[in-house]
Amino acid sequence: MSQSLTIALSKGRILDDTLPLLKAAGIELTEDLEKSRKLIFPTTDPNVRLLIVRATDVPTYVEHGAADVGVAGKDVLMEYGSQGLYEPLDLKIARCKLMTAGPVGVPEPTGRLKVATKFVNVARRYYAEQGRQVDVIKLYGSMELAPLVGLADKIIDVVDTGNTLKANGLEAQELIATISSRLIVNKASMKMKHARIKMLIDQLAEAVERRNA
Ligand code: PRT
Ligand code: MG
Repeated sequence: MSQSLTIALSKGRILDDTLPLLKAAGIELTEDLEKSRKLIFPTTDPNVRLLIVRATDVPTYVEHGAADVGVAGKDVLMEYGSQGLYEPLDLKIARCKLMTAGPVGVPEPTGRLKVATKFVNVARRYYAEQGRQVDVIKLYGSMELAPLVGLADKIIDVVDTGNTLKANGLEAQELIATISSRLIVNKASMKMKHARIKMLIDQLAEAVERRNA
């Protein structure tokens, strides 16, 4: 019996790095997804389809069972809260660091800190652990702007090369977590489609190992 599988992914760096891994697991796209406006794609495996969703929406689709599995950055999972999901495999792709950053050469204010970020849960947890009083300001993008115009003292964002920070007169400061993308699995699917999902996990794990050997 062949069990159907729906995989949720975001376009961009996660898709680019996941496609070769899926290929190693016998799953390939049949059309150029970057050139399409469709959001559901068939694959060379008649029982497997891909859903294209926003990176931050991947855990939602998987937790609610609209997708059986997905690929999401650890940053997104830390913010979303992953207790409703299984996270069986580190795909070791789309690596970056979740960091605090602030203006170069400006000492930290001694009083209450204003921190702008899209990772509000991560920010609250991080500063609570340090016993630091902060006002967390939720933004949806272009975090680097906030300290430049007095909206915040610092930001929390993912950093890869650091070029975006540098271009805006900011520097990375404290490391909150090293980040890579994870395979996530719906809890009911893991039970109901165990054989198919176990096969996928094993094939992806092998591909990850080969890629990083
Ligand atoms: O773009 P969108 O708003 O739809 O959502 P998203 O930004 O969450 O998605 P996407 O596809 O950009 O990122 C998906 C995942 O890739 C993130 O959740 C991270 O786990 C991971 N990742 C790896 C990154 C980066 N590297 C990265 N550099 N995500 C974002 N960036 C940003 C960074 O914040 C900066 O603004 O890219 C910019 C360039 O980074 P620098 O440091 O190289 O200049
Ligand atoms: Mg982005």
